[in-house]
Amino acid sequence: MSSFPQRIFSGVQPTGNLHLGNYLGAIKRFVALQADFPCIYCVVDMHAITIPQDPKELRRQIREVTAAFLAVGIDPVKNIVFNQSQVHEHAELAWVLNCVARIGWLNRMTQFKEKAGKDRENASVGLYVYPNLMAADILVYRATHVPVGEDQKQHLELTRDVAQKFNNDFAESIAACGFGEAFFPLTEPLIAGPATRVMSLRDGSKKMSKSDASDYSRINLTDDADTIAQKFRKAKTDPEPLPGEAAGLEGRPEAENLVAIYAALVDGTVEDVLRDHGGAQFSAFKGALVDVAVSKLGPIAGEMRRLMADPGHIDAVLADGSRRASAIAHETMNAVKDIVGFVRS
Ligand code: AQP
Repeated sequence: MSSFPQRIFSGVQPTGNLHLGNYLGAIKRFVALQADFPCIYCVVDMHAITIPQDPKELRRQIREVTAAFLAVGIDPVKNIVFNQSQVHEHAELAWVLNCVARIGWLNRMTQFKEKAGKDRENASVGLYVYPNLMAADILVYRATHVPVGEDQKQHLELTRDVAQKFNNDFAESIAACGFGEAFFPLTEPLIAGPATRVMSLRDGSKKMSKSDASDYSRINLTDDADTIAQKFRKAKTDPEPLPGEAAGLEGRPEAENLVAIYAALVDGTVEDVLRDHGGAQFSAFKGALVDVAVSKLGPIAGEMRRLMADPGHIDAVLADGSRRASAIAHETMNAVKDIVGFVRS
């Protein structure tokens, strides 16, 4: 699969307040990758409507996620920054992939089970086929690598299965159309760093999430310094001081979470943090964590506010990115139509 030129793709849903998990697990890492690879970063608004959205709020959130991309330092000229619904090939390829993926594969997706909950019969069909649209998002750019948090690992595995099945099912046609042995790459997830799964501040067994009813469960990227301080001070912990080594965090999910957050914020490791703070009580460690979080997140929140005051600029970034994304997606989709056997005039 090494014959595919390296290309990064990742997406973020405009479904609510972006939080520290989205930042440390994904967006912060987008910035680092842009130095070495061509990157495509997408606001996946079509995924957002798999659950009901208020149209006015959705528009605001699409611009807010774009503002977050820009505020953390993603360069929209060097990279492509756009919103999914402006490039119709995502939906077109998703349909082809709906016909390649098997129902049994989708039935195994844990995110659908969690999000649909007990009322499965009443969930949208879109929520069920969400992983096929995600596969299309990635494969329409024939992306080789996708930086994501741990929670997206299963969807990335499905993307690889769909790509492999497409390559196998259409092997003869792929060769006849001049694409050699495989048309789609087997995309690799990039899940790295100390904070690939940031947990809720209220419950160390639950992922930090936009949809958690309690705002105290997460740090939002737009929170001010006082709110960040208040949320970390109220974060659940245990009565023991911090251990000196990582092994001492075993069975202490809340402590492990706060140490991992600190490590990711300072670009260090869990071991570094425990070397400096091992033996500290949580009251002292939380104070240090607040200082680091405020110094890193404060400027991002300020820049997001500045950018949100000029929606015209954000829309121009999305329009330019969409034009450039469309050019790549159009080429892929034409090839897919030829491979599948559609007539193009
Ligand atoms: N808690 C997390 N820790 C690390 N990474 C995370 N990501 C999400 N939560 C965490 C990563 O952020 C990227 C964007 O996620 P998304 O917005 O597309 O969807 P999501 O995973 O559904 O995010 P939420 O916040 O958990 O939303 P809800 O509450 O709607 O389910 C992805 O790379 C994701 O891995």
